[in-house]
Amino acid sequence: MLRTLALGAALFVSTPALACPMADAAAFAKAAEQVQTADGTKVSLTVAGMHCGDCSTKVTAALQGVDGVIAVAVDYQTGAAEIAYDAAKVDVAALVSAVEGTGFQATKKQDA
Ligand SMILES: [Cu+2]
Repeated sequence: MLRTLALGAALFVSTPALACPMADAAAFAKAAEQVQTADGTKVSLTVAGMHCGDCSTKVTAALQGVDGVIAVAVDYQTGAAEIAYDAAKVDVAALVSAVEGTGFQATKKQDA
């Protein structure tokens, strides 16, 4: 009985992230704007394999945990990760390995 309740609660908690892509896109647009207006060097990464808001939250948290990272925006739908960082403290390779530490593959997006 308790076990069933716990499982039900876990499903209830994890569902909104999967069911709400619109809110996620809006959050990304807002975060991407903060990256654009932030000081520092900007880089765009492509992150492969993200499929829901939990994935982008995980990648965002990993990048924000890197010393020298100023602002982060991650969109699981397009795989885009926009980052503003202090080039004196951190480089792109360190950002890529921070993402890969979460289990996703990251590559630097080629400049258009
Ligand atoms: Cu996910």
